[in-house]
Amino acid sequence: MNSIITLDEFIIKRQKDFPYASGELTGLLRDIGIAAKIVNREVNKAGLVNILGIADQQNASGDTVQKLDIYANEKFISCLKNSGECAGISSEENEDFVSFPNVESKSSKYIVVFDPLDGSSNIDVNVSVGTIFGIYRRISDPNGPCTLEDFLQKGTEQVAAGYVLYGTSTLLVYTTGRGVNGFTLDPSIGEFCLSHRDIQIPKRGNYYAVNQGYYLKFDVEIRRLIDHYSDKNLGLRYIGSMVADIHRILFQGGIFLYPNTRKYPYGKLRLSYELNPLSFIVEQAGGKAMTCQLERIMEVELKELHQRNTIAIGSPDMVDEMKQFVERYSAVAMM
Ligand code: AHM
Repeated sequence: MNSIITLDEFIIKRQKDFPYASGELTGLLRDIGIAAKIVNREVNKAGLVNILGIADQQNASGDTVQKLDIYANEKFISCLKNSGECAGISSEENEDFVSFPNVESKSSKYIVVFDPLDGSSNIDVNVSVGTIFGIYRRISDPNGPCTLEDFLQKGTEQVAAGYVLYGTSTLLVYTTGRGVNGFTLDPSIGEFCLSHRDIQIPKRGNYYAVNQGYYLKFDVEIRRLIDHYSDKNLGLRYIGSMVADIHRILFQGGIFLYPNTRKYPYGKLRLSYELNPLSFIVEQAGGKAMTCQLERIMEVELKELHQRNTIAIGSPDMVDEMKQFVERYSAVAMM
């Protein structure tokens, strides 16, 4: 029989690789695992109780908020607050960051950014949704509350990032900058167990993911790229849950695009909560992530908490190909 390695065991084992680690990051990752299990329980029984559907409010980015978004947001905040291993959080569902006032939290080295339930328009129809998180070392004085500058660090400063996919099975995938590993929740024992060791993204894939309904609203270089995929007989797979799309691409290869449109001139997705953590994971798996204006995602300057940016992310050769199309056709458009 293969021996099972749980998420907790794996995290503790990895801590030994960092000789001066204090255990704080280890504890933080474990707390995120606990919050994910609690949210997973509610996602799974969502159809049974009156928790599905749209709540009567909008989030900080102006999107309609689903009830389960609020639940997931509250659970993640309370798990992180009670852990004492996190000085504060910034969530896609909150207008501003939250600084935790209790003594242990205040002196913690880390802050966490997260999207508690990405792809929430899919909740009501039983399609996979996910949680995305990024962890940073705070740069403010550890003797006081955390500050805005802690949350406006570039993606390159992340010390860990991950996502949880609430799908046919529930998976937690994370990186601390030393490769990417995936854990599947075994409901019979209530533990995330190591199921995907050292994930490597294929150099190319046979699918692309983009909301092709916006085709006519994309810039010419992106339209030419999509035409090229069609010429090459690539398949289109778009779930509308970024975590689920990225998860497929990590294993099967491919590219995910969310370019600028007339409605979203800077792209729709949020740099802090979605793009930076997923880019860290994809780069650690050997992939690439850049804006459709060709800046590496993790080097984009974050000027405000809810900043949106465009993205092309996935297999390295396919992101390079996107770059070539942008260089070639945006130059033609300027002539
Ligand atoms: P959300 O945070 O409101 O759920 O929005 C994020 C989601 C992503 O998961 C997904 O890739 C994208 O929005 C889909 O947007 P669109 O419907 O414009 O294609």
